[in-house]
Amino acid sequence: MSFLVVDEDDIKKGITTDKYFIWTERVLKEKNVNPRVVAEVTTSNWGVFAGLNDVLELMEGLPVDIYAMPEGCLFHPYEPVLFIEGNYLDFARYETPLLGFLCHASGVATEAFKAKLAAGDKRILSFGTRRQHPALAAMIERAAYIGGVDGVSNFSAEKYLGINSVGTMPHALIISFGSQLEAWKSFDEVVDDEVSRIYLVDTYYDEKTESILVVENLKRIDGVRLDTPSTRRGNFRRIIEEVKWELGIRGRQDVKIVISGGLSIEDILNLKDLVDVFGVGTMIAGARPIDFALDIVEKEGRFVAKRGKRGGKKQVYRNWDTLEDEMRLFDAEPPSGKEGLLRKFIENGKIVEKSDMERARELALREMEIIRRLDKIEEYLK
Ligand code: PCP
Repeated sequence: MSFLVVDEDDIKKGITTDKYFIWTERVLKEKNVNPRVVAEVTTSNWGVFAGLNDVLELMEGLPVDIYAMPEGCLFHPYEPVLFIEGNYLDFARYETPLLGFLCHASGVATEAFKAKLAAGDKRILSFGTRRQHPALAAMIERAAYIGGVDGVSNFSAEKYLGINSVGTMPHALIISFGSQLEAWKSFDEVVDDEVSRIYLVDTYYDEKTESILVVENLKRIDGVRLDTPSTRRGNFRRIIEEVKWELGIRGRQDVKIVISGGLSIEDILNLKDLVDVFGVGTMIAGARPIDFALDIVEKEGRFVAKRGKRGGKKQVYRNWDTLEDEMRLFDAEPPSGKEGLLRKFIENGKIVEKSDMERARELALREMEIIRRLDKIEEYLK
């Protein structure tokens, strides 16, 4: 039994490359052309850098040096997030998988970052791995976690990432019992003590009615989840206000409000005064990839960038108080009061620094705090 998933050995051999790199290799070999180059990865967007862990595994063993920003690092338009130094033929075909690892993971991390930036101190849970190929579930949850979500729902995160997975209950549980009450009580009886008792309250009756049923029949209540379908959503805010009112007049203003289903940044901004936890699916797990490109910017020490790109091996220097960046040629005099962001991760094919998920998340959350302190939230939510 095997799924249609490219196996790791083939990815490592560069089989998942674009065909034109196969021709390129053949032509350059045939004509004995193999220049020493510097190739850098850039995009015209901003985002949170992720996916370097897999790039290091991919490139390990190739006779190249690789410098990169650490994962979790904010990058701004046209800044190199990574560059490779080596003979072009030694890494030509790896452009496709290298970009694939970075584009996908950075896209997810960036959307997670925006969701958490919008939510402030309210919780964001990554609920959307069902929208993606299951072989990528752990990668997606890792990227979302680096971007700053407070929890992830995919169970594989426990085996592959060593972090807990969280969730509430599906409509299928309630439908299987045929009774909201029976399903809620059975859930409360059976699941581990440390699991939050968050009851789904939108299966058959409206959210207010089912929430009242919960508070009148369950003892341990941590929250209610409204996954209201778009056909019934109408004024979602008013529905949530009604639920909170009914909980409050029954002395249960402590019960958390959890919402999910097609959530956007606007929903988070508009509802975070009422909602405690946002279960965000497609927006994060189905995030558009960051459109990184890999371009040769130096050949045999000469500046050779194509139109639209800037020549030369570069460093990005950051003022950590203002998040202002400055780009300079790598070997130029560094500016004072700023720290260089790109550092060596591979030296002549040997990984000299691993890329750690928790450190990446800490960096992203540190940058999020600075954005808040600088009152630049709007700018980063565009
Ligand atoms: C979905 C399920 C996922 C959410 C919504 C995916 O609800 O709860 O966690 O979020 P998205 O819409 O932003 O991608 P249902 O499809 O109703 O699934 P369930 O009955 O299991 O809650």
